[in-house]
Amino acid sequence: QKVVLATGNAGKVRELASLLADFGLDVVAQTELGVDSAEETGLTFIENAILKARHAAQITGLPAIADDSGLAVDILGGAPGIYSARYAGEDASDRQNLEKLLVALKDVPEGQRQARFHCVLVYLRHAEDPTPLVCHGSWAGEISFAPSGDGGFGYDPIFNVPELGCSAAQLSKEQKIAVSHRGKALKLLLEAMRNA
Ligand code: ITT
Repeated sequence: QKVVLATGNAGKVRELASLLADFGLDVVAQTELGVDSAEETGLTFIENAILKARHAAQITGLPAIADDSGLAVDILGGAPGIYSARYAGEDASDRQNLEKLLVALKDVPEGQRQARFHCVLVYLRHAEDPTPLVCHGSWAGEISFAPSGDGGFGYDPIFNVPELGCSAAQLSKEQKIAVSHRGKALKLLLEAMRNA
């Protein structure tokens, strides 16, 4: 079964593509098919994930899987949340977003730096699928005072995982997906696809 992975984020492709392939899907990244980024006008991870999958399904005529994700920081009332990729501006780099978050939290002491990653994965059989499969996973951690590690992507270098005593960027791809928001959402999605 050929499926388009509706993301332009290479970090997400790296974490998802091989596991979707192991499940038996013939996964093609949207960039390989010339699909541009959809406009993310939703107010929830769920809405934006559906918008992205629908956009890719519409253009390619293929079933689509999309990932909308982000980091919610407790003391910032859940920001940057759905705006995580654009926190430091429309075309901000991962590094700029992460630096902005460190500045926003510079006076926040240890113990008050709790945050949670969220990931919503959706599967649309076709662009007008009225019953998309929608799965959510989250991952609790704390924002550190400085980056460490060079794995992963996005906010991983400043996301400390208390149980593991390291940052998300210090985990291998396999270690991260075993415990992450994306890994949890993916497990649920594959279960739902198996039962669908
Ligand atoms: P697509 O929309 O093309 O998939 P994007 O990067 O714009 O790519 P999102 O709108 O879902 O994706 O934004 C997610 C942002 O949240 C992402 O850019 C990261 O900064 C952050 N993020 C999500 N998952 C993460 C993870 O596992 N580790 C670190 N940061 C993550």
